[in-house]
Amino acid sequence: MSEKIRSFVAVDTSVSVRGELARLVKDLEVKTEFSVKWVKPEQMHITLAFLGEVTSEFVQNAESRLKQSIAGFPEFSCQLAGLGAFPSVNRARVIWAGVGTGADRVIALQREVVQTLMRIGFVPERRPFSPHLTLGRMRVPVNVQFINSVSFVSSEWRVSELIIYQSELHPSGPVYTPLVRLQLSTAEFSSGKL
Ligand code: 2AM
Repeated sequence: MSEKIRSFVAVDTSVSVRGELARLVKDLEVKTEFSVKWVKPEQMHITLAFLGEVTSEFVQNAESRLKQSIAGFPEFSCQLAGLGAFPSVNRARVIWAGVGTGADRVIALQREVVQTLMRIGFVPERRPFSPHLTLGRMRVPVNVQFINSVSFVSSEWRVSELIIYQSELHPSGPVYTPLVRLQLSTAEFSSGKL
């Protein structure tokens, strides 16, 4: 039986946005008196679909299907804005940064990814997709009302690729490794230059 790969489909930010996120986390660390597992800024991403444990054949199949389905999906600009918590600010298990500019494109891209993967057996989550970038996780629910007074707006970056990541769980925390990078379409930009 082929070995299973824990994986997910995501989009990344940029080097400078990761720097901004590192500063944000430093600021939040000072403001939290409870224990939070902060995501390392270099591992932060916006998840579009969590695939779970899948075979390498599934990953290859997903790669070729997604390559086709996103071939016409144009690159777009994105910006993080605002902080939020899941499932609620009063009983938070996750603190996240929201998506401002480009949120509609992230939602459209997520829909495209999910619809494509459903054709090869992917079972999507029932809850509606809420675009976010996870900053930290708590073992027990806590009140994080303080995030309402933290203002955060990142600089803009260009989302130009989809990434299928492998997630390996270690005692020191998860390690995410890109397995596949799929380019979005640059057609919008090149057409003007032709
Ligand atoms: P998140 O984006 O809300 O943090 C890798 O674990 C990524 O897949 C994380 O970014 C995580 O969510 C996302 N994910 C979604 N559903 C998950 C699940 N059931 N278990 C683990 N990760 C999940």
